[in-house]
Amino acid sequence: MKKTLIFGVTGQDGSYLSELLLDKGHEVIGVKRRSSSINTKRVDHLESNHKFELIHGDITDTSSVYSIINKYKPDCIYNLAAQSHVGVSFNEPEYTSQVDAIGTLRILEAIKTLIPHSKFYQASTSELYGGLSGELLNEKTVFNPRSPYAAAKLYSYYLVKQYREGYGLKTYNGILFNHESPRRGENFVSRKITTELKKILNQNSEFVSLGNLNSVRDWGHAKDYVEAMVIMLESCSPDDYVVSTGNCYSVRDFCIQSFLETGNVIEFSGEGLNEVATVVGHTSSNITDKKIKIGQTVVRVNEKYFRPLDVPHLHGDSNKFRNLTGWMPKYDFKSLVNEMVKFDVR
Ligand code: NAP
Ligand code: G4F
Repeated sequence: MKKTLIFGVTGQDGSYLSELLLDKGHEVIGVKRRSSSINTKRVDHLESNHKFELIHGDITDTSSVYSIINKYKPDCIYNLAAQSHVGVSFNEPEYTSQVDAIGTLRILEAIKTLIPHSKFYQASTSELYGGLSGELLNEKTVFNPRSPYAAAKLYSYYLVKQYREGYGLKTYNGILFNHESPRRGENFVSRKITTELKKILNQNSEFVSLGNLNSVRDWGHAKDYVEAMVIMLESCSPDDYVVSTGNCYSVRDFCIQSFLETGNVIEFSGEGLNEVATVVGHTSSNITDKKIKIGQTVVRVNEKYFRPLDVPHLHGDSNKFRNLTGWMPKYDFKSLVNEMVKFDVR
């Protein structure tokens, strides 16, 4: 039985990854941070599993990281812990670096000293690329980080490479493109749209306020992506691998598809800060019968959600990983949005 340690177990990916590894017979030790109120709702259903253990720890604390790794000596470590919100990183750059950059260093140093034969997965990100040209992005593309978050993740990316090449550690960078799910944090744009949609349908709110509607993302489902992480460590040699769907949609597209899933057809008009989306018709829905009145404005732009720099267009090329492993996502854009809307609206 393999012993796996997950930093960031209470997050979206940590919860799906724990489920998958427990199903595969692993013993899972999940590290949660101390918080003033309970923050384990994504993994509470796993607590009765005797192979699952939740322990306290924090990757901003060297002694905490070191003692956990020393005590459990796991076969595999997944570092999913991060201040993962790009927008927030502009307001909390130093904290973001402490977690997303130096946090990784703390883990790698402990692995080098204590368990050099274990495997290490680092949650790298498509944010490394900057996405200015709209080109297909793969392991050979030049990086251009455009936020404190991306800069911190780039530091981690290169450390992972250096500890692999310099010390022979079995370290992996999974360069994952955006992935969402009903467990996505409510302040990421996908989940913000689906949770606000519920309020609009229930007439508790009139519209959702968003920032940059033009951003294009290669959106996948978190379940498919944690499967890719596990396949990577099980069947690939230590290296850097892009994981993406290869299909791109804008924030605007995400809005249109979400409302459509509820039988409300919307259209965008206007430009810049004056752009809005309005309900223009109705169609059938297998999720809800609730209809929004024709002519209601349901999306508005609010500049408070703009970032000092944004990443306009992320389009991944995951052929290296797919050709090695045969991995294919099971969800497409429509089934991802359908599942999220169904979960939030019902
Ligand atoms: P998430 O839902 O925000 O989860 C982040 C996890 O990290 C949470 O469990 C959080 O704990 C924990 N954490 C934060 N600071 C910590 C610290 N100092 N010590 C220990 N744990 C800490 O993020 P996610 O979407 O699951 O993403 C997982 C990882 O993949 C992140 O590193 C993210 O940057 C990266 N990534 C995500 C995507 C994506 O589209 N989802 C794409 C590429 C890369 P709390 O629950 O206490 O906050
Ligand atoms: O949903 P987002 O906040 O995700 P973003 O910035 O792409 O970052 C996510 O994916 C990365 C992988 O590429 C991860 F590394 C990272 O940890 C995180 O999971 O924003 C997506 C786009 C951005 O361009 C943003 O400006 O949507 C735009 N947007 C427009 N209105 C908004 C909003 N983003 C948020 N969060 N909230 C809005 O109201």
